[in-house]
Amino acid sequence: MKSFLSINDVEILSALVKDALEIKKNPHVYKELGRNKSMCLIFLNPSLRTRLSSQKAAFNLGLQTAVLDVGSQGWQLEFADGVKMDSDKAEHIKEAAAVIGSYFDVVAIRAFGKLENRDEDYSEQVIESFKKFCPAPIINMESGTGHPLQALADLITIEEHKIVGKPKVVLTWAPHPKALPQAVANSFSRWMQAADFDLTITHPEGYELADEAVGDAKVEYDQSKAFEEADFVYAKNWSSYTHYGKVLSKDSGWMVTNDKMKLTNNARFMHCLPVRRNVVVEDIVIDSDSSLVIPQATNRIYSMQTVLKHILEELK
Ligand code: SN0
Repeated sequence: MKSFLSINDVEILSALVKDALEIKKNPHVYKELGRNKSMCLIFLNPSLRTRLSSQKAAFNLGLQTAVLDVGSQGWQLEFADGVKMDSDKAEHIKEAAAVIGSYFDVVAIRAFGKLENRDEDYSEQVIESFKKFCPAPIINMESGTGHPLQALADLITIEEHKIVGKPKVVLTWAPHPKALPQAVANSFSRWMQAADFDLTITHPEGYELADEAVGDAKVEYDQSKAFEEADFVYAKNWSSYTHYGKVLSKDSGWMVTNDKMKLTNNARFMHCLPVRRNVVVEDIVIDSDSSLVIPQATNRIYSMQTVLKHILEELK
């Protein structure tokens, strides 16, 4: 693997998941792979799981890490080409990416969409700029359009907990006080379909995801109907794609409740975290034995470690 920007960088998905499950059993066997190598984690947005699971994954591979919080520690970066840099942005991405890439063997980046301009977010300006100007392999830690490390962790979690070969997986929109990116939902949808699971997406009108993300998934506007026979219920809020970045509804009728979980086939509850309790999901659901949110978060270590292993193997 040269870089890990989206599912397009995965050669054989089933082999990647198998590898992750093996690594999880013996997390220290590849300790030599990262020897004398280093990775820089660049954050333009906050993080808890991504930062710590990435550092833990690197540790398991003998790889050193450095973290740069661009917001609080770095210069504000300019991404646009040909602009006169006479306002608040002190450094251009051309120099920043080239310099960071000359210091480190791997560079991982988190840059959420700003939810102001759809074309800008969906053109993946930050990731594309790094691809262009940074000589080191790049890992996406959530970008304008996707969060593939989360989707891989979700897939590992479902593989570990599924009872039938082709489970029914439901991605449900849930209310939230703020406008959130579509990235997690986009990647989850693409990865579940690539894994050949039976995916239904349910959301209020106006929350349709981009066509490339929906693919061949079923879209069901009636949440209760979508939950019928579900083996996994994945809750996530996202802001509108069509009315870009807008919060069109805060309808608490879309919260995942215990009553709704009763409509399913004893489904396991999933969420990428952080989650707003009693807004997105009722306490009783997330605190129940059906909840997989902690195993999902644990698997973030193994999704990053597997991706790093594949990248480091090509660096040798
Ligand atoms: C991010 C998102 O993309 O939805 C990261 C998820 C892994 N989530 C948030 O920004 C939640 C913020 C909040 O205020 O609840």
